[in-house]
Amino acid sequence: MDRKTLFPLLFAALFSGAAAPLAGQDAPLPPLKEAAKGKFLIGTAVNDWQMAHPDAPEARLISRHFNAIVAENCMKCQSIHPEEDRYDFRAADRVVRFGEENGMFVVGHCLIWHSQLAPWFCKDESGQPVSAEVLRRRMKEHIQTVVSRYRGRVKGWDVVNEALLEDGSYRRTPFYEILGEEFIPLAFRYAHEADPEAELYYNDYGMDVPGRRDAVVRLIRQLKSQGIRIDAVGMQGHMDLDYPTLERFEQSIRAFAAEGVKVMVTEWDMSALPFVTHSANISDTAAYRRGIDPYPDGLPDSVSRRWNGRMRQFYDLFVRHADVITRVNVWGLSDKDSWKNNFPVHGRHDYPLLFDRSLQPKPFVRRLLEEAAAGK
Ligand code: 9MR
Repeated sequence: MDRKTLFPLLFAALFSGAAAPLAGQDAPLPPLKEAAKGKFLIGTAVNDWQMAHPDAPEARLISRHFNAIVAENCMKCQSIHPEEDRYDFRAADRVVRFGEENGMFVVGHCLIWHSQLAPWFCKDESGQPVSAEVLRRRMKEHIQTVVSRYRGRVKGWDVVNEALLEDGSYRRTPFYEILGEEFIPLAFRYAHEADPEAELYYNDYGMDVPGRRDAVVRLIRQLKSQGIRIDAVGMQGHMDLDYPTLERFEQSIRAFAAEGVKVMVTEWDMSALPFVTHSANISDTAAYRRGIDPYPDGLPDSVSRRWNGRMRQFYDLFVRHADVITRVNVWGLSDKDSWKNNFPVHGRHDYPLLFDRSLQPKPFVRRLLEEAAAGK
């Protein structure tokens, strides 16, 4: 290339701020949301640090690639409503503002959950369980304060999280012990009153397990028969190299869709480490042993290939069901942020997300972007 051609190109690249490629260089890859366009929203969970540093590479990567976000922790009861007469909206406000500024679909996570529940919520002053009447009042006040603060801005809520067990029974949470099954329809009603436009979701892990799948189907039917709004079921999608099978995951997508709700993959990640437990219940932990943290310095090629291949298979499954799957949401941006590094064993080195510790896209993600660039 002669100077006459090179100089204007260099100028354009330096001063336009755009990633104009020089001749012979690869064109910049399109963002993930471009690859998912026309299929589903592509979202991620964000943490407080990322939202407090909007100019850092992490936040820029989030706004470049994703068109949906959900707060990983700061909208949970314990964070947003730590004492009965005190709310702390600071971190949640930042998430909602960031989402709006970047034209994203903002999801609220989560209104009623037994875990990360503020310690005061279900107890009286002497530490005894409150009455049904008091708990109903507290639930209503909590749900309606949080939902109405973000009315019209948070477009969908995980109203109830992880309330059903694998055998199809209700988890014995304080909500269930005090109110019985009624607590779920109540929570959905309260949320709907506070923002009639917002989408409302039931969210859980291990949704491929037939007992839980059937219980969720019963729940959808029950809510619908009572005229209560439920828009979608959130299948969390915490996976590993062997679990779950594509077949069972797909059966659940079909079963929920058959009930007339949308399906969302809400917390997608895939551990690359040896099996310890498939639970996403944070109390199910195990002790650290070197043997169950085999890749502290990086993933061997063979494991990486398996991981990427399996992620692609699930992505393709989601695409095949794009008529019912409206959002695919990963549970964190890069491997360095993932909860999986500390669960179910503290201090492991896991590789569950779409971007690696240097914020580079994993091979299967890069492939998706290349295909999008090629118009496939
Ligand atoms: O990723 C979250 C982690 O940072 C928290 O310590 C943990 C505490 O409960 O919650 C994690 O997110 C959970 C989500 O809110 C609900 N489904 C299971 C997720 C992983 O535990």
